[in-house]
Amino acid sequence: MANPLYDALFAPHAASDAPFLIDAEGSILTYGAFLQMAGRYAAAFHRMGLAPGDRLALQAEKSPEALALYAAAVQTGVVFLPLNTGYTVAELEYFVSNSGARLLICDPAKSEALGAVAEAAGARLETLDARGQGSLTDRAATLKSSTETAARAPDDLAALLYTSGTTGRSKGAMMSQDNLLSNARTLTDLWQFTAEDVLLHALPIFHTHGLFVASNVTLMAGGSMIFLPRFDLDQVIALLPQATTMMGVPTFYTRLLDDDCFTGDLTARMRLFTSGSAPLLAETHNRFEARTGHRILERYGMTETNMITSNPYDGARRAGTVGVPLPGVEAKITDPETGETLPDGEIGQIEVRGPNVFQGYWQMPEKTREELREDGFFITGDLALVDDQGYFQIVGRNKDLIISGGYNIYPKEVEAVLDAQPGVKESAVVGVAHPDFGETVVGFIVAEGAAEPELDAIAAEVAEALARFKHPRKLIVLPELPRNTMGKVQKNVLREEYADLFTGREAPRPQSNG
Ligand code: MLC
Ligand code: AMP
Repeated sequence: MANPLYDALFAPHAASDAPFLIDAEGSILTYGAFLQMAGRYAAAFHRMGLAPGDRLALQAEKSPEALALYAAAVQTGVVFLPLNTGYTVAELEYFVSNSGARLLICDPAKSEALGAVAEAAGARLETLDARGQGSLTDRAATLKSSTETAARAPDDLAALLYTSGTTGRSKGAMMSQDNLLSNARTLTDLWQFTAEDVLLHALPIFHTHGLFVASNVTLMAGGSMIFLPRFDLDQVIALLPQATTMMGVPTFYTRLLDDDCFTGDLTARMRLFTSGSAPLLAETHNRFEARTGHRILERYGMTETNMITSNPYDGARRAGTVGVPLPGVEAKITDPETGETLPDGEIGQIEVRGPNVFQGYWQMPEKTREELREDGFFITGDLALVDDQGYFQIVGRNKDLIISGGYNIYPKEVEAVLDAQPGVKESAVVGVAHPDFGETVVGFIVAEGAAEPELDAIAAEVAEALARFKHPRKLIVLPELPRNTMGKVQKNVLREEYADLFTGREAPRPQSNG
């Protein structure tokens, strides 16, 4: 039966013995073997009674099996909901209950803690570890690989990806089959991916970048991936000579450049490096070219929209710009107050429309209306201008968001945890420049009374509530927060005053408290 995403990405490779995933030791998993595995998971989903449209929440380390679960979800029409491996039990509880997940798959080490969460949400709990083993794989091993595909329409949901909100809780971005498919087609074409490509894949697969941009493009082209569990600098340097392409966040590139073992010779076979998810400094771009001769291709996207703009493959890849709108995607700069389109050269917010733009936020029609206009334009919250050559230059954000190493942190969520601690009257959380992560989280606290707040105890509570990447790398006690005449906290003042906290010549080691 027709299932556009499965038919384009997976079905063509069912009988292929071409390499798909290559591990760090060089072991190859062929396309055929990968899809047999996915078919066994699909059979397990059928046995469990999962139906098209049901949600599958997965928090597991990166492995071929975890990627095969994505394929199995597409095959069966089950909506795939991947979750950051850093999320705490407290964070997961919300995602599972809000999504109404019918199946929760987690690492065996977390199954005890998540048992109650699954039960309360009415979800079935299965396990999958970093080696791809666990109760689900055991169950699937006894089953015949399914070749059945669920009928799906282009607008049917394929995935639900949670993004933090500037106010309140995270929102589930509903991605349809065509949202993913249209973007995969466009990028494969634009970046000239072919079956000859070997992509060095060191990104996590619970976000748009590693899951959709990297994996879908490879699948669409029939290429292969050197599939690493995470970004390990030595491993990446060792394996680069075998790759033709790599997709990374800016931290990948700054870490490579900071290592003298990373030489241009290693990149002789490479034809393309791309960067996204956070701003790539022009300085990094230039240093990378000086070292390797390659100009990094920077592109820009968002969970809700997949990729929006890209520098050209052939043509000028300009440092400090994110290129031009993708074919079939409209992007414009508007006045944040009036929504009117601004002339080139003026700074405003980026709005985007096209087949890549999501279907709305899961069960949050009001939030959807706030950000997705009736005419189909989505308000990104990124501030930019279009320069005299039609390239988009991102200059800031119209949203209170910190991006650390490509992960998003909404200050409000961290402030809520800090504010709830004993001895804390109020707090403000801002992002300051960080040499490794681009930006990092700093928390400012005002004490309730005369007593100094217990920063270690506060850091421990933060660790219980929030994923590690959201933790303030430093907590600073202030007598009061800077405010304007309207009483609004001036975060820009804090950002400016503490701008050099981590970038000074004597940069302090990141630490969790003051
Ligand atoms: C890990 N840590 C982080 C962190 N990643 N802290 C802040 N920010 C991050 N991004 C924590 C670790 O838990 C660890 O804590 C400590 O920081 C140092 O860890 P590390 O070993 O240096 O980190 P590492 O594991 O190497 O990870 C860094 C990284 C990784 C940059 C390689 O974060 C990464 O792969 N980022 C990619 C994110 C991504 O794919 N984003 C795409 C979003 S999609 P401790 O306590 O153990 O010291 C999107 C749309 C688009 O944005 O346009 O693409
Ligand atoms: P996410 O919600 O995790 O998908 O993050 C999307 C956000 O990442 C965007 O709204 C931008 O702020 C940021 N982003 C993605 N790519 C780039 C880029 N190339 N340059 C600057 N910011 C980027």
